[in-house]
Amino acid sequence: MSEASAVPTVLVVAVALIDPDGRVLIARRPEGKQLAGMWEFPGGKVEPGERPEQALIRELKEELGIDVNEACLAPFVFASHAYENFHLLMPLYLCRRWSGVVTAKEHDGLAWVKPSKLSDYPMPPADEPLIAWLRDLL
Ligand code: 9L3
Ligand code: MG
Repeated sequence: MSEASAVPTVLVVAVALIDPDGRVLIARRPEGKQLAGMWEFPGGKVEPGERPEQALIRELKEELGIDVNEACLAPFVFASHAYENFHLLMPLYLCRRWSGVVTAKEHDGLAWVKPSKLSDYPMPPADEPLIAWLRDLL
């Protein structure tokens, strides 16, 4: 096995929820979690046997208390970041329709932010390159 493949690849799914004003939801990771204090696109790990979309629907319910229809999840771009002990691969989905009220169940802050202002918020290294894609899109 080569050095490059010696670390595991972890698949995490994330979403840019977009409101009618074109603002995007970011959420702050709480104390006690890895990357605490960083603002991220919500999401989490894909569990064994899940499709990425199923994982994202589950995470959105757990983290934000909202229900999303799979047909409303559009894959947009992949993030890729090499941490010291794992390689994070993270597709970012776009979603403009959900039901329920967005509530921070696992984060300690939520913000709806214009793409042009996203760079004001400290984000995990995997998420940061996604800002430019969203700026170009929205
Ligand atoms: N992560 C990075 N950016 C994100 C998300 C949702 C997750 N937008 C990273 C943080 C952790 C790993 O992926 O290293 C797993 O995330 P979680 O299960 O701790 O949310
Ligand atoms: Mg998460």
